[in-house]
Amino acid sequence: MSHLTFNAIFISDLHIGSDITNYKKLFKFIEDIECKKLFLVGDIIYRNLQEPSLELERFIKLLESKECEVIYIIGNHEKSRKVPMPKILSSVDMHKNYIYQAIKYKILIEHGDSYDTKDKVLQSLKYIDKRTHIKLKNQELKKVIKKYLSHILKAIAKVVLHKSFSRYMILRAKRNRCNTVICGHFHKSAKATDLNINYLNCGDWIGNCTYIAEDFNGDLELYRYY
Ligand SMILES: [Mn+2]
Repeated sequence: MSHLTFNAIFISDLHIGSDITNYKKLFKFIEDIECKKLFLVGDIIYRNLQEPSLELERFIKLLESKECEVIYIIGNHEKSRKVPMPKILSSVDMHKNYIYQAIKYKILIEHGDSYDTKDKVLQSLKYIDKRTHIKLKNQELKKVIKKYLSHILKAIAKVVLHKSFSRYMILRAKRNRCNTVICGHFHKSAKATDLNINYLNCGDWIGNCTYIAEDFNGDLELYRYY
């Protein structure tokens, strides 16, 4: 029996087809796991992925070798493709979102792109920029300061936005009469409770290599794969 045996496993943001995915860890992880249900929580394939793709073929083969039900939820990378969907996925059922009655929780599973992060980041950066006046004669120095300031502001915006993103997802769970929401999209794994709703974010398989799992007691936990 695998040491990674669970009732259900949730992963998102694999971006298969991009050159930044950690394929080595991802494939090893899929080999290692045993579960009844595997939820693919969106952005599984990279927007520009074209066939034939060895990585996608390998991934699908690995999934087929598992005795688990695979539930595929689409993300913005599945939605905004300029090239056709890979044929290898043509028989896969895709869901916009999914409500999973788990052992202990009623879970809304959605990628999270209905909250448009990029627009919100740009909006808040423009807002901050408008209110940042630097009175300096030295143009070079002004440039350097502006550059660093913008890095700091982006980092702050990310933290603030993640808070509003998680709140947005929590409200979506509430609206759907769920007590838990599992999503991705933000590439930042998280586990929190707010307004009596559990918020869990899968993270990604680029820098984080994280996943969420439901054990046989029905408890949900966030893990990093080493
Ligand atoms: Mn996304």
